[in-house]
Parts: sequence; structure tokens; C-alpha cells
Amino acid sequence: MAGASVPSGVAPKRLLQPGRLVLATHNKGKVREVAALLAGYGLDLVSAGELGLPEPAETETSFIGNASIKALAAARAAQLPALADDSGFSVASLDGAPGVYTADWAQQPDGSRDYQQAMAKVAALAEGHAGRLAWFSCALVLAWPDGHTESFLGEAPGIWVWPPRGPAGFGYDPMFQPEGHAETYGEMSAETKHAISHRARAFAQLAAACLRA
Ligand code: ITT
Repeated sequence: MAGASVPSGVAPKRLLQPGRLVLATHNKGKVREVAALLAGYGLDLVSAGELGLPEPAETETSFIGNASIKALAAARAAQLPALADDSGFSVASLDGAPGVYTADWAQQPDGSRDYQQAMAKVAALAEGHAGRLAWFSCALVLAWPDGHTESFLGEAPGIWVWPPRGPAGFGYDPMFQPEGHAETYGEMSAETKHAISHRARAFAQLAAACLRA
């Protein structure tokens, strides 16, 4: 059949057209990394923080579920396509904790976040268990004002290390050493992290499905 390129039963992904895209996150580390990954696609990025959009409650128990909440809330409020990132750090011996609650473990009573304390809590809990397997996950969800969404999940396996190492990156980067590397995310250049990270893996799927350079 002329022009048929999508196997039957597989819905085609919706392309993101060049123009304005809301980055539906209030995390500056994520804004920096997602903006770098999106460079060269002709998109005019604006963050949810810059637009003054409220932060919706993350009430789901999966990364994709929470990223969908954030992307849809921003797309509807701004009447623009929106991209949300829900991500987290998991330790195998802690049954995948902190996982979707990674940000919550850093939360302080005054509303600020203390990642040194959060990383120390993870290490203290994991220390007594055998094995150091850990991984980062990143769900990226693109949403449009009409409620359509496209979802992608990237994971990066490795080990947790203690004490934390390296000043680069953000969040839990200094306690994660990705598989095949001697450096932690916190010791790597931004370019190296972007080539191998959970976020880069999710983004590669998104770019292949929804972006045209
Ligand atoms: P938004 O919901 O506004 O996007 P958030 O920081 O609350 O921002 P999440 O709910 O997705 O985002 O929480 C993700 C947590 O995982 C947060 O504590 C991050 O610091 C951490 N995290 C995610 N990706 C990371 C990375 O690449 N390196 C280090 N920590 C990361």
C-alpha cells in the first residue's frame, strides 16, 4: 500500500511542531539538562517557573503517571505543548526506594531541599544490605492542550557509592556511578552525562518518535 509505513495496530506518534514548548518543571537542574538535549530542534523553550504555573500534586505511584500529571497541567494552563520529566533514584536492596519519592526524601520542613541529608539517609539504610545495585529512571511525557500525550521511559543502571563524589550536576548525582564508568555523575562533564544518562535515554526515544531536526 503506497505511503503506509506504520505497522497495523501500532499508533503513530504525534510530531511536535517547531514553536513554543513549555518545560513543565520547577527543577533548575532538569531545565538545564532538558534544554541542552532539545538544542537544535527549532523549539522556543519556556519553563513552567517562568510562566508562573502552579506545581500540581504528584499523586501517582509511577514515573510516567506523575510526568503525565505535570505535562497535562502545564499544557492546559499555558495552551501550549508541554514536556514534563519525572525522575528518581532507586536502590535494589531498598526494594527500589526512594524511587518516585526521591524528591520527597530531600524535603525539609521549611520547604527547601537538602540533598546531602537525603543521600546520607539512602546510604545509611542501604549500608547494612548486600549489593550496591542502583539505577536512575526518567519518564518524559509530552502533552498537548487537547489532552493527547506521548510517554517515554529511560533507565541507567549502576551502583550507589559512599561517600558522595564530585561537585557537578544536581540532586543525587554524587552518589551514583553508572555502569561502565569509574566516575560518578557528579564527577562527569555535562557532555558525558548527557551521552549516557537516564534522561538522555528517555530523550533519544522521544526524539526518534516526535522530533524532526
Ligand atoms: P519537578 O517535579 O518540578 O520537575 P522535582 O525536582 O520535584 O521537579 P521529581 O518529582 O521528578 O522532580 O523528583 C526527581 C528527584 O530525583 C529530584 O530530587 C531530583 O533531584 C532527582 N533527580 C532526577 N534526575 C536526577 C539526575 O539526573 N541527577 C540527580 N538527581 C536527579
